[in-house]
Amino acid sequence: MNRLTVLLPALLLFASPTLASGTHDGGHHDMMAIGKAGEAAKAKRTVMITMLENDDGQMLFEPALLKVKAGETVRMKFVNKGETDHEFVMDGHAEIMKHKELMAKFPEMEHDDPNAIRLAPGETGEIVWTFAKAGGFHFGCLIPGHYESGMKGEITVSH
Ligand SMILES: [Cu+2]
Repeated sequence: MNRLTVLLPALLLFASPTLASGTHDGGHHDMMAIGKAGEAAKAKRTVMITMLENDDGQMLFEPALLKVKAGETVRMKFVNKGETDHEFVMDGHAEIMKHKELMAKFPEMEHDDPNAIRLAPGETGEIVWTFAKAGGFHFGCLIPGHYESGMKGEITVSH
Protein backbone atom coordinates (compact mmCIF):
# COMPACT_ATOMS: atom_id res chain seq x y z
CA MET A 1 0.00 0.00 0.00
CA ASN A 2 1.48 3.34 -0.91
CA ARG A 3 1.53 6.34 1.32
CA LEU A 4 -1.26 8.19 -0.46
CA THR A 5 -3.88 5.50 0.05
CA VAL A 6 -3.06 5.48 3.76
CA LEU A 7 -3.23 9.24 3.98
CA LEU A 8 -6.41 9.86 2.01
CA PRO A 9 -9.04 8.40 4.35
CA ALA A 10 -7.54 10.33 7.27
CA LEU A 11 -7.62 13.56 5.26
CA LEU A 12 -11.17 12.94 4.12
CA LEU A 13 -12.36 12.38 7.65
CA PHE A 14 -10.58 15.51 8.75
CA ALA A 15 -12.09 17.51 5.90
CA SER A 16 -15.64 16.34 6.50
CA PRO A 17 -16.82 17.26 9.99
CA THR A 18 -20.44 16.62 8.96
CA LEU A 19 -19.56 13.10 7.91
CA ALA A 20 -17.53 12.46 11.03
CA SER A 21 -20.27 13.66 13.35
CA GLY A 22 -22.79 11.57 11.40
CA THR A 23 -21.09 8.41 12.57
CA HIS A 24 -21.85 9.41 16.16
CA ASP A 25 -25.48 8.66 15.50
CA GLY A 26 -24.62 5.09 14.76
CA GLY A 27 -24.83 5.19 10.96
CA HIS A 28 -22.21 5.32 8.27
CA HIS A 29 -22.29 8.60 6.38
CA ASP A 30 -26.04 8.97 6.68
CA MET A 31 -27.28 12.37 7.81
CA MET A 32 -25.42 15.45 6.59
CA ALA A 33 -26.50 19.06 7.10
CA ILE A 34 -27.88 19.02 3.56
CA GLY A 35 -29.80 15.80 4.16
CA LYS A 36 -29.30 12.19 3.20
CA ALA A 37 -29.82 9.66 0.43
CA GLY A 38 -33.56 9.28 -0.04
CA GLU A 39 -35.92 6.46 -0.92
CA ALA A 40 -36.92 6.49 -4.58
CA ALA A 41 -40.56 5.74 -3.68
CA LYS A 42 -40.77 9.00 -1.73
CA ALA A 43 -39.56 11.20 -4.59
CA LYS A 44 -42.54 13.18 -5.90
CA ARG A 45 -40.49 15.50 -8.05
CA THR A 46 -37.75 15.08 -10.63
CA VAL A 47 -35.17 17.76 -11.35
CA MET A 48 -33.04 17.56 -14.50
CA ILE A 49 -29.49 18.86 -14.27
CA THR A 50 -27.25 19.15 -17.32
CA MET A 51 -23.46 19.32 -17.19
CA LEU A 52 -21.91 20.96 -20.21
CA GLU A 53 -19.23 23.17 -21.70
CA ASN A 54 -20.22 26.09 -23.89
CA ASP A 55 -18.49 27.69 -26.88
CA ASP A 56 -16.91 30.36 -24.65
CA GLY A 57 -14.95 27.69 -22.78
CA GLN A 58 -17.16 27.91 -19.72
CA MET A 59 -18.25 24.80 -17.87
CA LEU A 60 -21.75 24.90 -16.47
CA PHE A 61 -24.59 23.26 -14.67
CA GLU A 62 -28.05 24.00 -16.03
CA PRO A 63 -29.86 25.00 -13.94
CA ALA A 64 -27.38 26.49 -11.45
CA LEU A 65 -30.06 27.23 -8.86
CA LEU A 66 -32.23 24.58 -7.26
CA LYS A 67 -35.12 25.36 -4.95
CA VAL A 68 -36.40 22.61 -2.71
CA LYS A 69 -38.30 22.30 0.54
CA ALA A 70 -37.01 21.02 3.87
CA GLY A 71 -37.93 17.35 4.17
CA GLU A 72 -38.60 17.00 0.45
CA THR A 73 -37.26 13.97 -1.41
CA VAL A 74 -36.17 14.84 -4.95
CA ARG A 75 -35.02 12.66 -7.80
CA MET A 76 -32.08 14.52 -9.36
CA LYS A 77 -31.37 13.33 -12.89
CA PHE A 78 -28.06 14.21 -14.47
CA VAL A 79 -26.80 14.16 -18.01
CA ASN A 80 -23.29 15.04 -19.10
CA LYS A 81 -23.67 16.78 -22.47
CA GLY A 82 -20.06 17.90 -22.41
CA GLU A 83 -16.96 16.41 -23.96
CA THR A 84 -15.10 15.71 -20.73
CA ASP A 85 -15.89 14.01 -17.40
CA HIS A 86 -17.84 16.06 -14.89
CA GLU A 87 -19.07 15.53 -11.38
CA PHE A 88 -21.71 16.95 -9.11
CA VAL A 89 -21.04 17.27 -5.40
CA MET A 90 -23.49 19.01 -3.04
CA ASP A 91 -22.81 20.06 0.54
CA GLY A 92 -22.48 23.14 2.72
CA HIS A 93 -20.46 25.98 1.18
CA ALA A 94 -17.50 25.51 3.56
CA GLU A 95 -17.44 21.74 3.00
CA ILE A 96 -17.40 22.20 -0.78
CA MET A 97 -14.47 24.61 -0.48
CA LYS A 98 -12.51 22.15 1.70
CA HIS A 99 -13.31 19.30 -0.62
CA LYS A 100 -12.19 21.38 -3.60
CA GLU A 101 -8.79 21.99 -1.97
CA LEU A 102 -8.41 18.28 -1.41
CA MET A 103 -9.27 17.55 -5.04
CA ALA A 104 -6.63 20.08 -6.14
CA LYS A 105 -4.02 18.12 -4.16
CA PHE A 106 -5.26 14.68 -5.21
CA PRO A 107 -6.79 15.08 -8.68
CA GLU A 108 -7.25 11.33 -9.11
CA MET A 109 -9.48 11.15 -6.05
CA GLU A 110 -12.76 9.47 -6.84
CA HIS A 111 -15.92 9.80 -4.87
CA ASP A 112 -18.18 7.12 -3.67
CA ASP A 113 -20.36 9.45 -1.65
CA PRO A 114 -24.15 9.49 -1.80
CA ASN A 115 -24.12 13.28 -2.31
CA ALA A 116 -21.92 13.07 -5.41
CA ILE A 117 -22.00 11.66 -8.92
CA ARG A 118 -19.37 11.57 -11.67
CA LEU A 119 -20.33 11.13 -15.32
CA ALA A 120 -18.36 10.51 -18.48
CA PRO A 121 -19.43 12.38 -21.65
CA GLY A 122 -22.87 11.24 -22.75
CA GLU A 123 -23.57 9.41 -19.48
CA THR A 124 -26.67 9.87 -17.35
CA GLY A 125 -27.24 9.15 -13.69
CA GLU A 126 -29.35 10.07 -10.71
CA ILE A 127 -29.29 10.85 -7.02
CA VAL A 128 -32.42 10.51 -4.91
CA TRP A 129 -31.97 12.88 -2.00
CA THR A 130 -33.99 13.92 1.05
CA PHE A 131 -33.15 17.49 1.99
CA ALA A 132 -33.04 18.15 5.71
CA LYS A 133 -33.21 21.61 7.20
CA ALA A 134 -33.83 24.95 5.55
CA GLY A 135 -30.78 26.90 4.46
CA GLY A 136 -28.42 27.65 1.64
CA PHE A 137 -26.26 24.89 0.21
CA HIS A 138 -23.77 24.65 -2.57
CA PHE A 139 -22.81 22.35 -5.39
CA GLY A 140 -19.96 22.17 -7.82
CA CYS A 141 -17.81 20.05 -10.06
CA LEU A 142 -14.57 19.58 -8.13
CA ILE A 143 -12.47 18.19 -10.95
CA PRO A 144 -9.54 20.66 -10.89
CA GLY A 145 -10.30 23.82 -12.89
CA HIS A 146 -13.97 23.08 -13.51
CA TYR A 147 -15.38 25.01 -10.57
CA GLU A 148 -13.31 28.04 -11.62
CA SER A 149 -14.66 27.67 -15.16
CA GLY A 150 -18.18 28.12 -13.85
CA MET A 151 -19.32 24.70 -12.66
CA LYS A 152 -21.04 25.70 -9.47
CA GLY A 153 -24.48 26.44 -8.17
CA GLU A 154 -26.73 26.96 -5.19
CA ILE A 155 -29.44 24.95 -3.52
CA THR A 156 -31.99 26.87 -1.51
CA VAL A 157 -33.88 24.75 0.98
CA SER A 158 -36.95 26.58 2.28
CA HIS A 159 -39.39 25.73 5.08
CU1 LIG B 1 -16.67 19.36 -14.48
